[in-house]
Formats: sequence, structure tokens, C-alpha cells
Amino acid sequence: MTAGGMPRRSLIGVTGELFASTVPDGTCEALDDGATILRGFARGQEAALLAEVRAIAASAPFRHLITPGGHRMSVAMTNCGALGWVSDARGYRYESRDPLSGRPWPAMPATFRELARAAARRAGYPPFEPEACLVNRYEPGARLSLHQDRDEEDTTAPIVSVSLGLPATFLWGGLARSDRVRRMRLDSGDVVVWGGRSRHVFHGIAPLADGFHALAGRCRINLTFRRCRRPVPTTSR
Ligand code: MD3
Ligand code: FE
Repeated sequence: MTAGGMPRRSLIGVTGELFASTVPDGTCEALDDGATILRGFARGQEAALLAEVRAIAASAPFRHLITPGGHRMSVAMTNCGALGWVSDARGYRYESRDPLSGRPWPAMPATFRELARAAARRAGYPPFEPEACLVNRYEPGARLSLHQDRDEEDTTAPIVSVSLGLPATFLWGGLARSDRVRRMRLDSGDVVVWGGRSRHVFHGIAPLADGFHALAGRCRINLTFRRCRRPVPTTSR
């Protein structure tokens, strides 16, 4: 990892307010029990990662999913890997095929898998092999309201998230919906590893502010890497 990147703005404070400070790339901060932010961990790979996103979207286009409650999500989504997250009137779940085409999701690019594995290792987790990569695309105004990620059977594995393009304000609450929500800025190239207790915190993304990013244009892309299926128990015999 880069040890001495450019000083850059942004970070959470101990009091939870979003404020400007100077944090170098390569900083590894423990955010909460089990959560680690790796500032700029994907810096330098952003163009290659975004090119992979374009290739994925060419075979599995971004779409605005409908929630079980009948709402159209403002975030557009697609997936790569063995499993992909989908939502429709029947509920939220992981599927091995893209419901739009009936074909398997595009394969997970080696660059994605290696980045997710390296981030989990850097954050101190045992070997992490992602099964699913959800690709979220935020255009100005798009948001993700406060929610928990509860559709994965394997809750021992962390979730690795990679931010690309325009900056976003991440909303980070507690284990109860009513808990205080802190705000944290996520910039292109930042990687967050969520496990342990933080795996079940309520979280979301505030409406994306308009802007232009040199590589991504008028949008933010977020990759989340997960294990979904229940791990096979290891026996001692
Ligand atoms: C904390 N995505 O796809 S990534 C999601 O930026 C999601 O697109 C947001 O929340 C995004 O479900 C946030 C960071 C993240 C992802 C999963 C988490 C934070 C998390 C799961 C548990 C706790
Ligand atoms: Fe989430």
C-alpha cells in the first residue's frame, strides 16, 4: 500500500460531525468495532476499475430495481460474480442469473477479486473470497436510505466496499434504527471493510451532490463485495 500519499480533506471526528482534516492516503483507521477504512487503498486503480464496470454494464445493464414495497430505487444497480443482489415485488435476494437476460452475471474481474481480498487482509480478516459484487451507480440526487444488510446467510465474512467517482456522504448509525447517525465523507479510491458488530449497523448514503469527476463523470460508483451463502461447517473428523 502507498505509505505517503497526498494529504487530502475529509474525515469523521470523534464527536461524529463531518469536518475537514488532512488525512494521507494509506491511512488505516478503525471506525467502529470491526470496521476499518483504508483511505485511498484503490487509488491508482480507479480508471481500470471503472473500465471493468463499463464492460460489466455492457452485458448486465444498470437498472433501477423496485423494492418489495413498490418503490423504484434512485440508485441504479448491476452485479458481477457468482451471485447478484436483486429486488422485486417478491423481496430481496441473491440470484445466480440476471433476471433481465436469464444469463449468469458477468464473471468477477480478477482485479476486483484481488482488491477485495487485499483489503480484507489489510483490515485483519481471514482469507476472504467474495461470491458477489453489487455495483451501485449514484447520479446527482440519488440516495440510499438507512438500512441494514440482512440478505446474506454468511454473517461471519466482512463486506468490502470500494468508492469510485464523485464523493458521497456515508450515513453510519447503530444497531437500532433510532440510534444517532454519524456522517462520513467517502472519496474515490477509499475502501471500507465492515465486519464484526459493524456488519449489522444501519447505514445509508445521503443524496449525491452534483459535480464532475475526471474519470467517472457525473456519478459515483460503489462496489460491495460479499459472501452470501452459509459457510460449510468444518468438522474435526
Ligand atoms: C456497513 N451501499 O449496497 S457501501 C449497499 O455506497 C450499501 O453504495 C452503500 O449500503 C454505497 O448495501 C454503502 C458501504 C457499506 C456497505 C455495506 C455495509 C457499509 C456497510 C454493511 C454493513 C454495514
Ligand atoms: Fe448496505
